[in-house]
Amino acid sequence: MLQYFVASIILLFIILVDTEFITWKTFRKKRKELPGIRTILDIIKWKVPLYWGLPNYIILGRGEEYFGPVFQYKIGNSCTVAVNDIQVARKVMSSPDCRDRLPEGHVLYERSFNKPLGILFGNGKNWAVSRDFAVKTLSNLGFGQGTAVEHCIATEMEDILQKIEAIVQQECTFQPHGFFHVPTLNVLWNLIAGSRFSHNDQKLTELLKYFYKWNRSFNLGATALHAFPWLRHIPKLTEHDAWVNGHLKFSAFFKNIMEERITKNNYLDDPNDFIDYYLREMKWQNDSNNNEYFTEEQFLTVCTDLFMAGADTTRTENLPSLVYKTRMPYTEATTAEILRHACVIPVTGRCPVRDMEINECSITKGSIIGINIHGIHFSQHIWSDPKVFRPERFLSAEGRIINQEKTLPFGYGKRKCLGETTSRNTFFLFFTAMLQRYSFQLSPQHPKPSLEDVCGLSRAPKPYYVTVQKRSN
Ligand SMILES: *[C@@H]1O[C@H](CO)[C@@H](O)[C@H](O)[C@H]1NC(C)=O
Ligand SMILES: CC(=O)N[C@H]1CO[C@H](CO)[C@@H](O)[C@@H]1O
Repeated sequence: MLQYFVASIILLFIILVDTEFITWKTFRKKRKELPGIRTILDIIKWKVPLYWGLPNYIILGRGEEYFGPVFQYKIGNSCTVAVNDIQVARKVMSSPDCRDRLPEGHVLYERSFNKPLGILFGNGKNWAVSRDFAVKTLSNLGFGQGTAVEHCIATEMEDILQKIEAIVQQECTFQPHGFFHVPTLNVLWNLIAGSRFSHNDQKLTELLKYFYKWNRSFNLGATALHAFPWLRHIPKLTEHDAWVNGHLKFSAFFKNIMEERITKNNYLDDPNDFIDYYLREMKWQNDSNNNEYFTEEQFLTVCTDLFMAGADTTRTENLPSLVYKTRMPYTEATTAEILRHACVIPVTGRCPVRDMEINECSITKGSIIGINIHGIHFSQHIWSDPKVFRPERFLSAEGRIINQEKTLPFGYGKRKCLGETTSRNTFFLFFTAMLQRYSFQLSPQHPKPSLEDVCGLSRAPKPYYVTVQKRSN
């Protein structure tokens, strides 16, 4: 508590000084500007220093109340444009000028050797080459629609059903928290490394632990560090050390795999999985003496990205076959409603590579455009009753799926989640298989789950209890 209080005071002080001496001048120079912080009064109204530690989407949402759905604020070195509007979000996300993720020199690039590498946060040609390679290779391996991936999902599903069955035989009440991490990661991990993790794999447990610590840095911590790099010297404040450590662990883990594969030397003649294909490409590029994009650093970052995407983004999915998916509109509508309420990535970033305009106002190159997906999903203008859980909002009178284009659970445009199809399929299969056999209720002996979440890069529910029973028919 005290730590937040001190942080808030420091931040308030810095913002005041900074806004007066730097921002004030820059804002004045230009002709048409987005609404945003202009005077001390705006900062006081928005109360931003009090939000230290709160998820970004809440901060951006509160800003909307004062400045409207699209606004801009400048703190220290960083200029952020907040977007809480679906049309503007789609425009930004599909604009070729906004392909980049974060400006150069952003503190988050410490995770990728201070370069904009990888798929999640990569920029420019580095990102385009890595993403194309990953999409092509993973889809050749069966990711997306392939039966290979359906088979992996079924294997993991059986594991989950066995675990649930064991619970039903005993106390019937359990904490679903973490229940789906390993199975969903395994669906992807099979294609990446050709193996699956067991539920109590030591190495995995350790990596996940680091990964979860890392999550927080995506809130004001990362924003503040980018704005005021010297804050990193107060480690407890920003948890800078935790995620630098996390990054080192991940790099070491994948470097180890890389060395094993190179020693084994199967990857050239008999590539089996994503890692093999990557190393083969790296070798070819090495041999051409012009290896710009398939470097070791790029490899380590891409692998870390895929691991994180697999570990985090799907938390919940004859097991029912995918064939039935389009014939079950109510289930699809329910999925859409779940993804609207509980979108996993609440805020996503884009970075303009040249000056551009939003709402006829100029945005400078290198700004961070924060798209508040959660805010859009809960917008009063789009959904008249956003807080109500109502799958019917996604169904027409004839039972067709509608309104899905008003949500962005997997992003939009060239940078949208490359695992969207697999995530949706995994979700559908896990969800239907569980509900076919079991019914789930809130545990009467435990407090109601909190609607507050644990949020960083992604959102997760706080731990809660559920009672499970076998269905009779
Ligand atoms: C490619 O070259 C780099 C730098 O010389 C080296 O570290 C790496 O192991 C090589 N990779 C392969 C697969 O040959
Ligand atoms: C999902 C997850 O692991 N969240 C963690 C994010 O960071 C906070 C604070 O460090 C942890 O308490 C959460 O468990």
